[in-house]
Amino acid sequence: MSGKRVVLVNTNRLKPGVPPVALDYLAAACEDKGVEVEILDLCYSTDTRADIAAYFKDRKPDLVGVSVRNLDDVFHSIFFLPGVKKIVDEIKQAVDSPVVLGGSGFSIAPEQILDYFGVDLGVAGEGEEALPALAESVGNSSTYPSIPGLVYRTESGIQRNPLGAIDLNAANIGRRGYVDHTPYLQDTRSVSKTGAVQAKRGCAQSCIYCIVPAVEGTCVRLRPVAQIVDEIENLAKQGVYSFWFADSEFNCPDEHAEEICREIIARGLPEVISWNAYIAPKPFSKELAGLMKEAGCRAAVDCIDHGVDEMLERIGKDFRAEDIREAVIAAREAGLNVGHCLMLGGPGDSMDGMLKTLELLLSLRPLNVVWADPPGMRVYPNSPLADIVAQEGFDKKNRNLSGHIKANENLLLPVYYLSRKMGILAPGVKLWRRIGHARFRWKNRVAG
Ligand code: B12
Repeated sequence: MSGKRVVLVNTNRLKPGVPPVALDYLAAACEDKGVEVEILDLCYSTDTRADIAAYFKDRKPDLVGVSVRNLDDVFHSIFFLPGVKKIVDEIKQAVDSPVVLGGSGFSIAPEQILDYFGVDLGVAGEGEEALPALAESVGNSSTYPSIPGLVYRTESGIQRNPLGAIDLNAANIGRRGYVDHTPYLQDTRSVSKTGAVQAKRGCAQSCIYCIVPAVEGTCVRLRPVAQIVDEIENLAKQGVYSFWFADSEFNCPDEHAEEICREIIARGLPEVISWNAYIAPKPFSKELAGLMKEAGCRAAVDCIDHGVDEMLERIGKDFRAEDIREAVIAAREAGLNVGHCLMLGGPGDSMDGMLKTLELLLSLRPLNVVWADPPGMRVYPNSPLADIVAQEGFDKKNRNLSGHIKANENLLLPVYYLSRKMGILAPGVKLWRRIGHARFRWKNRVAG
């Protein structure tokens, strides 16, 4: 043991709740370095101030790691950072240990969020190497330049180190068991009973709207198949029989996905488990669709985005309408339940483009169509779409934009791009967001 102690805090209170898989991986990595870890999960807390004060009454860890998973809900323009800031302030009042922020939400805009929270330390990207290293050296800033992904203040401003990229072949992060899944399993909503298992990290694509390369890096790193399936078994031993593959695209690369399915089948797991995954239309063979079905895939969300080649190219996709066609047919023939997720309204899109996309989908007779997001793209800071918006002009005169445009140049509050050529859709989408937002606020007020 190094003698150092870290408390990891889950601040994600959005319902239905999702178990914080990141904290399980981080806890395993800390333990491997001899750093003692405890988890304070506030997802179901009914009084965070009281719970935090009670928790830290007899504890003074060397470091408190605060996870910021979501910036906003993407759909209804609901911004979560004020709620997380309240929790961070409650932690600061309860204990004087240094606080470090991390998580996918944090990694989208590390410098801006550090300032927003008035905190001195953060980790952009994965935290398995950074967190135990920081626990060892917190207060000794001479080591900071060598800690992967560390974001910290210096006299010359905020510094951000290059993202970490642990060797996933060597690291055994999937032991699980640090996060208590009991409250999630007791939740009546099926999303909450669903755990998560990450099969790979990184994305080499450059879709204009996406922030995954900023969170996971641009180099794809695969986890060993046996380790992934061991992890699925570890979860099942804790009563978690259903899970999401927490990969942006489970089938990229497809050989890895096929091997995982074969190993799940070989261990007889489909009798006890079921899972969901996001997939891309390419590479997606009939063989993979069949293997996924046999391996217990309950639902796959196919991120087809658009049905017109020109738009697919413009938003940075490496597949085309023909690939979508083949993927839908492969899934249908395998009897695999696939929802098709669209990303309409990006730069250059039009009502005609949307109708062609719907026409394509209808002609293919998919088993299921999910249109999770309304047309329009959330403009994330540091994304290629943010650069397009900067060129077009970030002001009320830009009729492709909606959301928080005034005094929000850093794009932390939700801003949406919806091509003005989508015509009468724009007011409808705005109204839909407003109603969703009001419903969310009402439900949360009622729930306290
Ligand atoms: C799988 C997934 C889901 C699944 C989750 C299933 C489950 N049981 O977990 C489902 C479909 C349910 C889902 C729902 C939602 N999701 Co989602 N999801 C993902 C996805 C693809 C993977 C998330 C994941 O678990 N990764 C694996 C873990 C290990 O990675 P991680 O959390 O990033 O943690 C690492 C680092 O961030 C860091 N880290 C994390 N915490 C901390 C803390 C400290 C102190 C430190 C130092 C480091 C650190 O180290 C970790 C380990 O390396 C991501 C996209 C992506 N690739 O990140 C989107 C993503 C996280 N989701 C997102 C969103 C918005 C949502 C929803 C709000 C959508 C909605 N409106 O319903 C909901 C929220 C649900 C909830 N209650 O929070 C956004 C969040 C960004 C944002 N806009 O704010 C993302 C990034 C997608 C995107 N491109 O916009 N999601």
